[in-house]
Amino acid sequence: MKKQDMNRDWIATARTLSQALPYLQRYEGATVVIKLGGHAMGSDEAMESFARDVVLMQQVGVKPVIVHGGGPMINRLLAELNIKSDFVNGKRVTDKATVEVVEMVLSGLVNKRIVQAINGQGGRAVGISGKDANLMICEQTHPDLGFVGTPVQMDPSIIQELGDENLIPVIAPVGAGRNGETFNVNGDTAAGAIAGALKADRLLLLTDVSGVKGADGAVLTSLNSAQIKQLTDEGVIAGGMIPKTETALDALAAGVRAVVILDGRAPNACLLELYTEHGAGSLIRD
Ligand code: X2W
Repeated sequence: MKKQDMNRDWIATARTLSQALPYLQRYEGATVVIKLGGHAMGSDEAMESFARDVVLMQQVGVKPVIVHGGGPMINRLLAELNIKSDFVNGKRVTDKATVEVVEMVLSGLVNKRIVQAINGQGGRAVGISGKDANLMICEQTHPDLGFVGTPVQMDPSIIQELGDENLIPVIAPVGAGRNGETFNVNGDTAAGAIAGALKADRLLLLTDVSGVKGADGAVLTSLNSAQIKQLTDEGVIAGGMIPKTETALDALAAGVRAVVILDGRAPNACLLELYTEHGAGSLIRD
C-alpha cells in the first residue's frame, strides 16, 4: 500500500471513532442481550470477530449478555449417535436421549467455545445455562414435543450479579423443570425471555438472514408490532422468521426497548448496529 493511501486509512479510522461518540454515549450502561444462533457461528475467525465486538462493547460501558443456540451442532452429534431428530414448527421433538445430547452440546461444547473466544480477546466470560441460579424455570411446551420447554419463571439476578463484576454471561438455552426435568428451549425463545426479564435496552438476534423482508423482498430497516402482525397475516413473514418475530413481539411486550434481527455472519454486525448511523438488519420497536 502506498504511504498516502495508508494515511488515508488511518484518518478514516480516526473519523469513524469520532463519529461513534454519540452512540457510545447513548449505550453507556445499556444492557444488550445478543442471541448468537448456531448458523451464525461459522468459522473460528467469525467467532473471534464476534468475541472482539462483545469485549469492545463491554469496554465502552455496555453490559453484554450472550444467549446462544447450536442447532447445527446438536444435529451433528445426534447423527453420529444415530438418533433421529424431527422439527415441528421450528422446535426439535426432544425425547430423553435427545435432551441429554442437547444439554451436552449446548452447555458443553458450544457454550465453552464462546466463553473461550471472549476470554481470548481479553474479556472475562462465564458460561451458564438457564438452570444456574434458577435463571429460567420451564414447563413443557406441548406433550408432542417431549422435553421442549417454555420459560415460565425467570430470575435474572445471576446476570445482574455477573455484570456488576464485569463478567460477561454466556447462556445456554437449557432450563430446569419444577420436577427435576431438563428442558430444551429454542434459543430465540430463551433470549427473548432473558431480555424481557432484564428489561434490556436492546435484543440483537444474530441470524443467517439480513433481516425481515417485505413483500418486494427488500429488508425492512424499521418496523413496529402492528406491521409485523400485518405482514404475518399476509404470509410475507413466514417459515423460520416467525419464531424470531414472535420473540421480538414478546420481548417488546415484556419491556425490551427494541429488538434487531440482523445477519450475524456480516463482519462486525453488532458494532455496525450499535455504533454507526447505518445500523444493520431490521429494527423492531413500538
Ligand atoms: C433448539 C435449541 C438450540 C437452538 C434445538 O434443539 O435445536 C429447540 O428446538 P439455534 O442455532 O439458535 O437454532 N431447541 C426446542 O435454538 O439453536
